[in-house]
Amino acid sequence: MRQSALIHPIKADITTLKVDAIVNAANSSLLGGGGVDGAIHRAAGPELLEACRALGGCPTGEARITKGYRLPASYVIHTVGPVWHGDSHNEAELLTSCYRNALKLAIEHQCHTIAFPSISTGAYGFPIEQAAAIATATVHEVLAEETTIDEVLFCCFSDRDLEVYRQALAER
Ligand code: AR6
Repeated sequence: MRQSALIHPIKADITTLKVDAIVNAANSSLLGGGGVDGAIHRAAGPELLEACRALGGCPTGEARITKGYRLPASYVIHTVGPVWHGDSHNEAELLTSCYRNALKLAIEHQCHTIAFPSISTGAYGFPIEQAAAIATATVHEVLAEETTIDEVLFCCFSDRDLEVYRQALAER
């Protein structure tokens, strides 16, 4: 990994972060929902829903990009995490693809700073320890190459999640 790239966990509401891109844990309709998706749509305003409607959905593991509209972030990268079925439906590979495809879009749009929520670990039920290991490993792998990214934030919403991400990063 390049020495200059910072990867760290924080506890925050992702909609408040002034970064180049925040990632949304969306569903395949891209038309909003609960959790972090609902919070992002509420904070970005109705223009985000309009932009998402034009995208026509997104398969699990892929990602799409829109502007951030009323958010402090310039872009929202929408990715669709897998629903946890007990590790029997390629959940780990699909979650890896979410992080890879989101970073790819961020790099294509010359982003320097990006914040991820803990994709799939809320309504979609992915065990947080496994998800954090996948998230941190994939980000390290992508940043091992030359990229535009200087800083990656793992934006946690609870003290417990923050501790899990701290641990996952410390184990690397
Ligand atoms: N900032 C940061 N993290 C948040 C925020 C926030 N404002 N709000 C919630 N989280 P979830 P999923 C955390 O359920 O599991 C939606 O309805 C939350 O505590 O948002 O990928 C979509 O439309 C958890 O740690 O996403 C889909 O239908 C993490 O974000 C479905 O839920 C992810 O939880 C996607 O489920």
